[in-house]
Amino acid sequence: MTSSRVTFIHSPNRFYSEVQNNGVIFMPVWAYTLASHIDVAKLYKLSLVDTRFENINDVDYADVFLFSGINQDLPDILQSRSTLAARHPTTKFVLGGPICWSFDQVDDLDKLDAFDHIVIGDGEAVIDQLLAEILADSADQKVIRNRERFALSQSKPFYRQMVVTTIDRYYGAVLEISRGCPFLCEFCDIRILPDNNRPHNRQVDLIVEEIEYLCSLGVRSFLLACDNFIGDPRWAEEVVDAILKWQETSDYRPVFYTWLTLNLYKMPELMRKMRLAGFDSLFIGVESFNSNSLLETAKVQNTASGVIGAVKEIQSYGFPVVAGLIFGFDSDDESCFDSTINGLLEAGLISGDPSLLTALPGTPLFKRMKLAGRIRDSKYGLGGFKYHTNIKYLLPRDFLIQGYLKFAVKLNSGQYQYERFKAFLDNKEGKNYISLGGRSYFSPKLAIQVMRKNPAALKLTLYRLGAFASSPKNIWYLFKALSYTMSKTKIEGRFAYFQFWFAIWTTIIVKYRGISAADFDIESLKGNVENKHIIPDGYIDSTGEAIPKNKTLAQRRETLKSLELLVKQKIA
Ligand code: B12
Ligand code: SF4
Repeated sequence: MTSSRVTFIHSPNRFYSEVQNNGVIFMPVWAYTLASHIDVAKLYKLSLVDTRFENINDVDYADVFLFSGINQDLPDILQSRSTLAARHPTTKFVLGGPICWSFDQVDDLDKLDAFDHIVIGDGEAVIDQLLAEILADSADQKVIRNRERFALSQSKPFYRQMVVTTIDRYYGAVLEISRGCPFLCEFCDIRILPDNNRPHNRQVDLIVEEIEYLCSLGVRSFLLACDNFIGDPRWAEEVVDAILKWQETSDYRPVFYTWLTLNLYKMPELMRKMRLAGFDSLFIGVESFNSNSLLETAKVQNTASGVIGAVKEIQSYGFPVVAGLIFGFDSDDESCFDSTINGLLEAGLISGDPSLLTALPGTPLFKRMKLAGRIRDSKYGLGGFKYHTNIKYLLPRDFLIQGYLKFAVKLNSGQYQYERFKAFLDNKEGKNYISLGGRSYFSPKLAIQVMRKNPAALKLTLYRLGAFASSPKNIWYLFKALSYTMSKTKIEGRFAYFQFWFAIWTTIIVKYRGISAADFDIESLKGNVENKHIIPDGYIDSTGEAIPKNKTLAQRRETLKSLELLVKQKIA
């Protein structure tokens, strides 16, 4: 009996992988995950092709090619599909992942029409049967909508065979630990996935087993993928406790990076344990230093705390916070770029890179913009590309572009970088600080290993260093920062921060090098701003999400409170 060949094709957008993503190449979690839910006993031969390493023209025949992606990957996905289809005309093509969900939200599935089957939603419970039907030639549904969130408490380990043969080409590992978030930010599409406005947690024991297994393959850096690690703080504590317990009997000392909210500042014991367990840096959606903008987007957890104080408290334990920042909220005023420059400095944030507000399909923001007639067509406007957005802003286009460009110059300047680093280090001298020794999520050793296997990463690093060194001032501030680091003898592990800071700074230099007004595909509202452009009729009733109406209404009320204030200022 011959086995059927099923090949996973990971074909992400190249620009993002090679430039925007710090040159770091992460593993395709979806493939390892879905592979473990395919009944291999049926004698499938599963393989993985990642077009960042392998040439699509060399891919062997498969009975089924499985694709995945996010919105910005569309051109690359279509290109890879058509190359394969030309060579293997009888093969079936299936596409899943966030791109399908997002495009479905805006009735754009026809853009994915080239695929034989499109899967919307979680794939674990669908994949095995779909493959069986395709191979039996009885799969007649083109679009498969799975509205049920997979019970993550039933998750399986990664498909080992695929991991073993491919893991060493990626930077560390990405391990999914939970899905969902109980908050209600207006711009966020996490909340609108079916049953996703609450945490779905993976089995704690399995998380630790996977960490142990991946460590045994040489992994030392983990992205613990989730939407909000402290969406369920009790479970978060269980995970951290289990890692600590495992470390009592294990010699491995990996580092972890994860996503969570500013609310962490209220959890001193959890922060202490997270440091002891090896949590190195954290992504937090800071979004804005303007409290009206935060209220507008219903990011209430950030307004309650006062962003700067909360960030400082979290960083005082040792975590560098990677801040998500957004420009272009309706409530942003002319001071938005300056207040971000000042806020980053005051909070001692050394990492964090802003984007312009984008209305992701299906979000309340998208609905408000649509009702207000402020959605625009932009090639890459469905998210992902920083300077290509799909909404018409209230602040003038030229102001936003010039403000952003000036912001980028300031962000890159040696003196500003140095001052932020100094503020960051100064905040580590208190009683909260817990060192990870020399461990850091950014590991030069690991980066060198990755570069040895990937010439593109080496090229990018050389380019990065060249771009940095082209300004003598940068070198001056680099040595100043090094000397400051050396003087901070009380901070154990201080050189790891220095390396992290330098890595982030050079990344920013590459990201913004040569950026000009021509790179922006953005638009602003023309003519007089009217009430209907900010609070359109029907917004309050445009709930329609699969979460309790009282929750969505609570978000609408927060947003409206802030927008009404804005209307008074702008229009009255
Ligand atoms: C980890 C992560 C990252 C990491 C690493 C990503 C990686 N591995 O390459 C980093 C930090 C680098 C990152 C960066 C970005 N990310 Co990100 N990231 C995530 C996160 C938190 C987890 C992704 C993950 O691995 N999930 C676990 C896997 C198993 O889930 P999955 O891929 O969705 O697959 C499931 C289903 O979709 C389905 N499925 C998927 N593929 C297929 C295929 C078939 C055939 C079938 C049947 C089913 C199926 O089945 C799977 C199991 O249920 C998600 C949010 C989330 N909770 O998912 C955001 C998310 C994927 N990121 C997102 C974005 C926008 C970005 C950035 C563009 C952000 C930015 N502005 O810079 C960049 C671009 C990265 C790039 N491509 O270069 C968006 C994508 C939105 C969209 N619709 O396009 C998401 C969904 C977050 C969000 N809601 O905004 N990200
Ligand atoms: S806290 Fe983060 S994940 Fe949760 S709804 Fe807000 S933006 Fe989305």
